Amino acid sequence: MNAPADFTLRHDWTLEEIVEIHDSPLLELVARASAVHRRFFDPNEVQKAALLSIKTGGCPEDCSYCPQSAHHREVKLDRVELMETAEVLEAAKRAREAGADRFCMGAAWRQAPEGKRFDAVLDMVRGVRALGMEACVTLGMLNESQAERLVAAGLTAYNHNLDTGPDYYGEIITTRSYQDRLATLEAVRRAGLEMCCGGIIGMGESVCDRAGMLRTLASFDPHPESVPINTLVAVEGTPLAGREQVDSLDLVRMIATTRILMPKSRVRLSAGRSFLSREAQILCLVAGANSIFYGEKLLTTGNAGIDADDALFSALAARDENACRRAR
Ligand code: SAM
Ligand code: DTB
Ligand code: SF4
Repeated sequence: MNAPADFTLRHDWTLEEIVEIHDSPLLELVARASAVHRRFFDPNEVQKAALLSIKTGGCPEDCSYCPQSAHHREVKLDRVELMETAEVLEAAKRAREAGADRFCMGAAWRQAPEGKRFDAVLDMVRGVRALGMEACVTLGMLNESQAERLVAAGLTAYNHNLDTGPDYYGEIITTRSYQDRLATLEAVRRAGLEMCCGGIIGMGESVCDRAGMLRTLASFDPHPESVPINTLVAVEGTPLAGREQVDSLDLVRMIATTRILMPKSRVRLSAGRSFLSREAQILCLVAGANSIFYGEKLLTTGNAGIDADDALFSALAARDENACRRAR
């Protein structure tokens, strides 16, 4: 194990190195990732990010995984235009009361609009920040002037995922290119916003494709401040419906590799968590994940649920009962 070298931040990982890490013996991989995690973070601290779809469905992009694409007509989903700011802020307040520290707002747009709707998003961002929470939005493609206005409104981070590796991208989305994604990410960085950027596993990609995505993510300097790792939620009516659920240990490998490549980034155990056992989730946290989406819903699909998560967090907490009391 080459632990000391793991504490150096690198941006030049090769595909071969990444695949080698990813495919190394599982226990060694998890131990190595855990050591990196402990070097840079308090291992007991897990961020809770709440998620809200502020504009749902009817998106012109054809992302195969996404229930919100207007191309997938068989999906049962009610379109909802941009929510009222007051309604969004009520949801943020409830999330804060439930214990969330970050509030993420997602909109099914190909690109962030101009005019009234963009101004409304700026109001939402200001409102969330005034509640004392971190604010993140994902609005599709963004130009630099929009990124600057989001900074002025106090936005913490912009989420824009690469979704998969460059060689597999065209199999999943045809209405925009990898280059389009990178251009938005550049605008985000230039404006001084934190970058929240990750992807999805379980769409039929190979380990090399997963490594290709991680290589691109780790090539950013600095690394993205947060990296969401989603497993596909295969929604009825999308082209990826019926895909088998990812093996949870493949997710553990992906998270551990992400942690080793990007030691200081917040790695978010994102969509697909509701299909994981408590123990599999804990293994992901041991392997370096330190953020989750917290709440009953992701954007349009179900999440693990607050009651289950509260039980998970109390299982993780230190015990305070009488250690010597005998079980009856
Ligand atoms: N329209 C914007 C965009 O694509 O950037 C923002 C919203 S979009 C729903 C945000 C991200 O959610 C996608 O990039 C994708 O990584 C993730 N996502 C969407 N549908 C998913 C699914 N069925 N399973 C897992 N992740 C999904
Ligand atoms: C991210 O990486 N995952 C979130 C958030 N960023 C916007 C979205 C997950 C969506 C899962 C499918 C749905 O609920 O529609
Ligand atoms: Fe639209 Fe985003 Fe869904 Fe793609 S992932 S269809 S861009 S909402």
